[in-house]
Amino acid sequence: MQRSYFDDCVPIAALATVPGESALAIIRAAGPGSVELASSCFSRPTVLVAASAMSLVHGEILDPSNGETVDEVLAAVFRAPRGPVGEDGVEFYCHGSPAVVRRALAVLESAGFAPALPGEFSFRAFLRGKTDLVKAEAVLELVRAGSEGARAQALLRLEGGLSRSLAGARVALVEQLAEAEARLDYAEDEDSPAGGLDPGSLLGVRDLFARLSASYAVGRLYERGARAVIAGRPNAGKSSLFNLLAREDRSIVAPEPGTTRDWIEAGIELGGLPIRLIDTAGLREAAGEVEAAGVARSRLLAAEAEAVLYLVDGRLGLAREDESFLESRPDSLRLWSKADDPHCAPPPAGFLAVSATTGQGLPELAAALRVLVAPRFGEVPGASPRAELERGLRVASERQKLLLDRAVAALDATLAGVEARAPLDALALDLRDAADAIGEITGELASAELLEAVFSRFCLGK
Ligand SMILES: Nc1nc2c(ncn2[C@@H]2O[C@H](COP(=O)(O)OP(=O)(O)OP(=O)(O)O)[C@@H](O)[C@H]2O)c(=O)[nH]1
Ligand SMILES: [Mg+2]
Repeated sequence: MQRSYFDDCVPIAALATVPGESALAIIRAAGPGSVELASSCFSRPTVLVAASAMSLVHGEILDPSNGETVDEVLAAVFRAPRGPVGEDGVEFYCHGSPAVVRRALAVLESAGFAPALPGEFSFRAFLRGKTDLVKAEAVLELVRAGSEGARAQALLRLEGGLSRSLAGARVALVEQLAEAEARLDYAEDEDSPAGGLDPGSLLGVRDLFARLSASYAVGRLYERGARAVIAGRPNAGKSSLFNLLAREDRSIVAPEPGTTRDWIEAGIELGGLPIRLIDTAGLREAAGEVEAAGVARSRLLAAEAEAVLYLVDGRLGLAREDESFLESRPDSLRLWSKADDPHCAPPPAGFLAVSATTGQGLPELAAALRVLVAPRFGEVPGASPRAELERGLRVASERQKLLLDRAVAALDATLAGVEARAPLDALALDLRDAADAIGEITGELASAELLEAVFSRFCLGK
């Protein structure tokens, strides 16, 4: 039967590093009595048991069934309530061999350690008050960060800015709620329906929650990357430019128009911002059914993209189709391709001359694309230091966003109620709902199912 995350008296162990051949493998073990248990399969049991918190002990993992040495290791000892999990624990730094790891885990299991569930160490750290749910989700985000910006964002959340801001706002709500409930109990202030509520401060909290909720879109963009679609008429040089920007020969390049039929994607990074570069089929009144489907996709992709790089063949010049596309998508980056070709005309105003053959214009194109997408990532030119700081206060999970939206709706209802002189008990109910939603974000009020759902997304050994 599957163990539950709430069986927190059981000592657990798991590999914390990537399985496979590597320089080192780290096996984590934690839980009540785990140092003593680990010592039963360690060459220097008394030294391990006597080791002080956060110290390292050199020795060997032994198989107690036959006394055989499994590996020579370093063991780091942790003591409750300190250490990463907040429980007694040992981390073994072994040689990174799959055979060593398999055998060492088997030995620990026979000694009494249960195989840890995904994210179980983090879950226990949460139970022991070492972290809250927002920070735990930030750890997951940090592990998965694919770009420099995503890494920095996750680290800021891990540092606790968002948690502190939410906890502070929740305290403010709870204080007003306590005041309102006290008045209800003593049936005072019958003629003052706001019941001591301070609409100004409630509005401030409501606006903070609304801003945080809106920041979710930015967080998502860091996760999935801003889509930059390369569009243009057939043969304009889209796939050549795509391959150059992606630094990979991914998309087929050929002299005949209509080469690219479906879209092709590659992830790149521009100054810390993750970009999904998308090559598309050339736009024209297509001859065949397949090409027509490709053209329809190109139009859809361009419409949904955060940025469009629109390429015009510099040898052929602007056509009616180019102008009509650019009218429909005026924020496109206008590129004049094949600038190296002697038959290429000079670029019209507003166009950047580029060449996939010589790389001309590529640095300028990269810079312009970064400037174009930066506001989508919340980078506001000339932002005040305060706005810079608030960038750390970004919401990264849909769960957090939905709860913030619930809190905003509940505070809107409270404020409308104050305005309409609604009875104090109705106002208190809405206010309680807002405070509870925030409690669920940080985990103070999270249900068992929710906690399991969050932590089971973590990797094994985390
Ligand atoms: N001289 C020169 N030729 C280029 C350049 N870029 C592309 N070409 C040529 O233009 C032709 C079409 O290039 P592609 O990159 O396949 O163009 P495309 O826009 O992807 O074409 P479709 O997929 O058919 O829409 C090929 O013969 C390329 O070698 C460039 O910068 N300079
Ligand atoms: Mg192509």
